[in-house]
Amino acid sequence: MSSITRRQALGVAAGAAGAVAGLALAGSAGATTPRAAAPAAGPEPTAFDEVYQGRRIKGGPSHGGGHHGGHHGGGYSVTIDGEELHVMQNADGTWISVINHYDPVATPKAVARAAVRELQGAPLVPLTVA
Ligand SMILES: [Cu+2]
Repeated sequence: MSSITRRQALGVAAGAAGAVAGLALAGSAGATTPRAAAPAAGPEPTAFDEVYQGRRIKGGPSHGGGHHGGHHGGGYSVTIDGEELHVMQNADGTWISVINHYDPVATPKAVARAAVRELQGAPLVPLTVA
């Protein structure tokens, strides 16, 4: 298939990088050289907690306790009304979610807001990962 888009390619690359970083973390806590997970993309995204269009959106560093374990998204988790929104950071530092997969935005909060607009009041159904 030659129809893969650049955005899809970036997404795949980001996912792979996250997996590698996860393995590195699990591998050896005492290793000498910690590998940079993502390209130096500036400061950590800040945490947020607000009500947007009647939905409670929250985001912040995840601590590995969720069902995703921070295997991508740079260890950052986003929830809408308490349900996890699967977010991923692209190699260029932009963010997407399962709901806004082809519309990268600058911050996790912008991703959450875009998802709320997209959901139009529908509940967020947890993603089942194979
Ligand atoms: Cu995931």
